[in-house]
Amino acid sequence: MKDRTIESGWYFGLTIPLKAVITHSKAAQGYDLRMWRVLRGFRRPIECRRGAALIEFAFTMPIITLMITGIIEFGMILFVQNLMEGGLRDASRYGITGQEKAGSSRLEQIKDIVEDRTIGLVDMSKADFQVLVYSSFGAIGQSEEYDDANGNGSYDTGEDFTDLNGNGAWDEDIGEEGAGDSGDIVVYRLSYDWNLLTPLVKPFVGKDGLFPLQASVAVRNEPWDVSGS
Ligand SMILES: [Ca+2]
Ligand SMILES: [Ca+2]
Repeated sequence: MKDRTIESGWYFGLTIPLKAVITHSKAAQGYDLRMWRVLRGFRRPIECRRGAALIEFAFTMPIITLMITGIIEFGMILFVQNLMEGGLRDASRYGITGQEKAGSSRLEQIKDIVEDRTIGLVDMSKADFQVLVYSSFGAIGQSEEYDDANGNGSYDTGEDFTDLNGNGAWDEDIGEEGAGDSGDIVVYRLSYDWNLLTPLVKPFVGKDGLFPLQASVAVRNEPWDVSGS
């Protein structure tokens, strides 16, 4: 019988030019058998690795997806936060000059600047935007003084208080709404619950799919001639 010659194929991603001569002698047959076992042994790990890679991919894909969406979400949060801070900065720069263009009030114009700078990502109808006037920087965020009769550390209805702004009620913040007069201390505050974009991140960040964002800036109004002379 004639000897047969075969060429090996693809192993380890490479074509190995290996030639095996199958002879019909017993010694040669034994050699061929060993050779094929070795070659088959090379192929098996490759096939096993392919299957293992699929399983690894199936396990890691949700984690990778979560990471990518998380990066996008936090990128957007930082972006909107920066827009809010930039919007307040520009609004306060306008506010401290005391100018008021015809057609709308000074506060409305200040709010329009914030809305413009946040490029529609902050819904001003849902945002909490405050412009408050204080007598000094130290008074920012202070409440009206009260007599804590029941000693619980907070104001309760019926307890005496000093009605600084004369509105007949105790105020937790003594700031008065308005853009202020010449030389006044004015605080601009913007709070907005950012609606997270993807449901994947919502269970881990914020509350009920919302992430609270806040920005504020305190300025002193420029001295301007209030008499207009
Ligand atoms: Ca009390
Ligand atoms: Ca009050």
